[in-house]
Amino acid sequence: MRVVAISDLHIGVHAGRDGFGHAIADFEAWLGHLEDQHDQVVLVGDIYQTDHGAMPGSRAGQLHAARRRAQGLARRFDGPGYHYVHGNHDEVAHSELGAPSSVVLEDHGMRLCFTHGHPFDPVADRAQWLADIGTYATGSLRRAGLVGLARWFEHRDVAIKHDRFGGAAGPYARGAATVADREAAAVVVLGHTHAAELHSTATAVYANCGTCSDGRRECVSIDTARGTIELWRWPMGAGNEHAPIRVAASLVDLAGRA
Ligand SMILES: [Mn+2]
Repeated sequence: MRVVAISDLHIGVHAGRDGFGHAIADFEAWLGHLEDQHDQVVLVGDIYQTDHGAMPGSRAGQLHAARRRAQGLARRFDGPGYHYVHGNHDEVAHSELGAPSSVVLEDHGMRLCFTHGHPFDPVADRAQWLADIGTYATGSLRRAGLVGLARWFEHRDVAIKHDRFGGAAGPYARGAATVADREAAAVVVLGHTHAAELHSTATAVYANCGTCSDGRRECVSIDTARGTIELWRWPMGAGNEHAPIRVAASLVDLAGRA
């Protein structure tokens, strides 16, 4: 079985003001390309931006408005072969669409667990108010049309956090290891950080999808028959037919599995 995971699209209500940064039709064509090469697609959270409205409490409304705006994509996401795990910015998809907080797929004796990973975020854990202010501030900038400035803050935030919290010994890798233990999973795939990475420990592989926001195209591609986990990235502006750059690859020991 071949499985591809993408996360952190941040599709908002207004084209050009949200973090997504793709033309819907182009992104659909790219997804079609991924679908051709995989049997299952897992959406690992923050697919929709439901918390950039002017008023709190309008998240369900924003979810549905974003889905109407990206109708073709939303229909695809609801279709067969897709699994949708919610994140922190689309948590309302749990009550509105029944999106769970994690999903486990199993094939060839290989258990794969997909979950967004925000519970392992040290900032959200210790200072949720700070994370909320950040979301409110960038949401306000985007509503005011200051998209470039919002993007600058967001990129800076991603880079600082990845320096502090990324890596094989960081809180996300440690969090993934606890999920691997709990779910008896050989592979744990997270999103949330917008920083694609791949690390192997003695017992499990931790992969992060990176992001498909801001016009970027990154994914985790898993082949259970071969035991391979790969990070793929398309160069900005490259056509969908362009071969992805294999940023990193890891192998799960097939012999060690039942
Ligand atoms: Mn997130």
